[in-house]
Amino acid sequence: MGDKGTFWLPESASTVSGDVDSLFYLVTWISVVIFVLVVAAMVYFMMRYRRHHAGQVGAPAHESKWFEMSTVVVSTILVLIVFTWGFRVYLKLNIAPPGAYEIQVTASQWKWDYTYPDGTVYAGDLHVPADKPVRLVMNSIDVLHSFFVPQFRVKQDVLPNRYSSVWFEATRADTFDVYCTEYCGNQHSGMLGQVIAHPQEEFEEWLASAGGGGLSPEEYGERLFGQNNCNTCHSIDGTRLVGPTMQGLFGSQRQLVSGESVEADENYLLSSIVAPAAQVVEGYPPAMPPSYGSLPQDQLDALVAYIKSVQ
Ligand code: HEC
Ligand SMILES: [Cu+2]
Repeated sequence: MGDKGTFWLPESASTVSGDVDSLFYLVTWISVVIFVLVVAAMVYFMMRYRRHHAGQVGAPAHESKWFEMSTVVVSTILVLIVFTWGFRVYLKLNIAPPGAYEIQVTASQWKWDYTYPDGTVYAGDLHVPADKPVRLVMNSIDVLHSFFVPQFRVKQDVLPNRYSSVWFEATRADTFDVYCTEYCGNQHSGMLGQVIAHPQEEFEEWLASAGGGGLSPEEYGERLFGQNNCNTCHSIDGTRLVGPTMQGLFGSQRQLVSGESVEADENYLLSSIVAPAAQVVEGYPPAMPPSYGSLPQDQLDALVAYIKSVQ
């Protein structure tokens, strides 16, 4: 069906999307043809056999065995074609080619984390090599989520306490959208991301620097602050969002709902990130997700360093 998007489907960019699209168009066109035939026959019969005066009684209908048999046979054949074709595409969609590059996906309210084979944990966007099969092994640490990349035609639920998987091969180096398509709480619609497919070499370079290599702790922390969506709830310029601003936080005195007053030192910042419910700031809801407790220590250190630098 080509690479360009249509009225029905976004442009296709994976090795399976062509098959999915052909199947979709087959079913759509069969439905359109049958719909037109049925409606046309209905309109014709309405005109042709209309009642002309009150009290008119229609002639008894005679069944046509030949016609009835043919509708049964034709629709059975159509259903079998759609089934066999659909089953083949289903197998292709579900069985990853052996040797696919594996990335661990962790969904949480409301972000995606990706763990690479070398241990790098990267939040927000999924970087992959283009023209290479990639298999995602997915898990959620809280509620149901669903991983969907429309341009690849792949979608899979992500569940707590259980792995699900999905695979794709991007047919070109480009950027594609990721959506969470299972309602997962009030920031669900913000649980967006991108798949960034790189040429193989560029991908390797990216992976080498993804762990924050070459960045100062503050710079790495700033990047993580965006990737982990901290900035949807915390401003750095004094604006009040869902949570308090990070501006001037370090070293200030915090009033907690427990009545205590504590100084925002490094330990306070760290515990606010990993166990937000333990010390809730007065005047704010305990709305910070607890999922950041699973961030690797070097990323927590970088976040603390960054928050300290926001003055
Ligand atoms: C869904 C919104 C939300 C997200 C996302 C979020 N937070 Fe929070 N955060 C809050 C709220 C609300 C509070 C205030 C209540 C509390 O203390 O738990 C808070 C409190 C904090 C505090 C203590 C602030 C103070 O004024 O004492 C720090 C530090 C913090 N968050 C850091 C982070 C970091 C770092 C991230 C990303 C890794 C993050 N937050 C993501 C909502 C959020
Ligand atoms: Cu979700």
